[in-house]
Amino acid sequence: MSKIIKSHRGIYYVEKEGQVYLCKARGLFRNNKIKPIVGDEVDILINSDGTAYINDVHERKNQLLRPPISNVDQVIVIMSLSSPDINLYTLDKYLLMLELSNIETRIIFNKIDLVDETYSNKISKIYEDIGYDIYLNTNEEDDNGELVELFKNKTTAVTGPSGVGKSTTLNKIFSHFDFETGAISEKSLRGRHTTRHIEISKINDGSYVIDTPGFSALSLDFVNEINEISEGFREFVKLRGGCKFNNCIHENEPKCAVKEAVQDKKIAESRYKNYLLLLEEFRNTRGY
Ligand SMILES: Nc1nc2c(ncn2[C@@H]2O[C@H](COP(=O)(O)OP(=O)(O)OP(=O)(O)O)[C@@H](O)[C@H]2O)c(=O)[nH]1
Ligand SMILES: [Mg+2]
Ligand SMILES: [Zn+2]
Repeated sequence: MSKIIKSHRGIYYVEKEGQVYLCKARGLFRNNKIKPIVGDEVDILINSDGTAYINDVHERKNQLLRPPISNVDQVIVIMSLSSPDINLYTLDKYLLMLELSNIETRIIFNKIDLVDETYSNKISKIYEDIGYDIYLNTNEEDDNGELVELFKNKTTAVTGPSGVGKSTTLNKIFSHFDFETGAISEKSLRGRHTTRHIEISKINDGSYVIDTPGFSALSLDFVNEINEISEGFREFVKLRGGCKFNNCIHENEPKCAVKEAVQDKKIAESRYKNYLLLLEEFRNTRGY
């Protein structure tokens, strides 16, 4: 079996029987709009001069658009509570993408050393109540050993905005890793995209982790139809049967179970507000 473990500047690093080959993709893929991505299982052709080509991409178990990776068992989204401040719209949009890709998701709220406990508990409760597996973390303390368990026997992609501490957290949990990390710039309080490529690293047999570059803006291009947006909100999906109309998008319809739950404070205000903003963004970018 051969697998793409890294991609950088058009070169794919393919591991085959313990060896890493630097490969190019054959034109064929570009024409067919199949672009090999990290995580893909592939067939490669090794020439006598040592150059190598990817000549087939096997069917993917799953696939993420941002970052472009395939065949992962779970995604751990890291968001920092401060520096950069958490943006719940970005988080809800990203969670929507993960829900639609059907990939197991956990969330780490990082840099809790920079905020007070009431704040971190308030934010984490919103997502815990919906059913996400939530962890609060700081890399400023002695150890965060409990996080090791999350990665056991899985291929895990670690994603999130730039500067939230993805690489730092991985280095802290796994002392044999040395991913590059960078201070966020003072001026914009944003990350500077320290991690520049996607790479699968082996933790031990059966456990792999993928550090990824942070994202800043996310488009909604992964949504095809407006009705899909509510499917990305787990707490709405549970209530759907209670709406009068079965194609209810929980906006202006009468007898909407979701809107009632928002009024009864059973759905977090921020979640519903972000949902409405997503509908708006979708309409604005799709022209209807
Ligand atoms: N106070 C505090 N700072 C942290 C913590 N974790 C990471 N940092 C700092 O945050 C900055 C960014 O960390 P990185 O690990 O490079 O962030 P990243 O998410 O990998 O960023 P990209 O690779 O650009 O996507 C560094 O200066 C870290 O030292 C934390 O728990 N608390
Ligand atoms: Mg990084
Ligand atoms: Zn409804």
